[in-house]
Amino acid sequence: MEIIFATGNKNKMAEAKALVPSHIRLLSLGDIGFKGDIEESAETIEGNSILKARTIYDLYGKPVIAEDTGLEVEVLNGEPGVRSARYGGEHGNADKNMELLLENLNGELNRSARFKTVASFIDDKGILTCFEGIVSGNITLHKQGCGGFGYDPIFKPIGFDKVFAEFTEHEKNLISHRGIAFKKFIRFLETR
Ligand code: ITT
Repeated sequence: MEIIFATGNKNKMAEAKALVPSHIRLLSLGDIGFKGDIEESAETIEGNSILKARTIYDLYGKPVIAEDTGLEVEVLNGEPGVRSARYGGEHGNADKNMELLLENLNGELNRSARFKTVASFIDDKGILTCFEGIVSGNITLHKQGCGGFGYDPIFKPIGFDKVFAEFTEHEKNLISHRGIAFKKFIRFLETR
């Protein structure tokens, strides 16, 4: 079974490929020859997730999965949230995003945060189903580790003494927001 994963983020693709069983082939936007930018103009994580899936489904008419992820920090009223990719001003500049977040949490003792992923699947008939994954943790004082991507160097999940950037991809997939959302998606495919 072939499913397009409508993401321009290679790290998301690598994690997702490790999560799906071998009979599901995830096609990248490159594999299907899509070269444009997908609009992310919705005001919620769920809205953007659906927008990404819908954009590609409308163009190709084939099964599509897309996801939007945000880091929600409690004392910042859920920021950066839906703006996680461009928090520091430049889309996808992880260093700038983390710098601004650490600056905004300077001196703050409550460092509670959660990653939230909403994955949206549109099947061959155009029917949409969404899957949510959340992992709670704390924002560290400094960057640590060198694995993962995005905010992984400053996010320590509850119950662990290391940040996501110090997890292997397999360890992260076992507990992460994306891992949870994709496991729900895989279960859905297997039971329908
Ligand atoms: P798409 O093409 O799928 O939209 P993106 O990189 O633009 O890829 P998002 O719009 O979902 O992704 O933005 C989420 C931002 O949050 C992204 O820029 C990453 O820096 C960060 N992020 C997403 N997943 C993450 C994860 O598992 N760990 C750490 N940071 C993550």
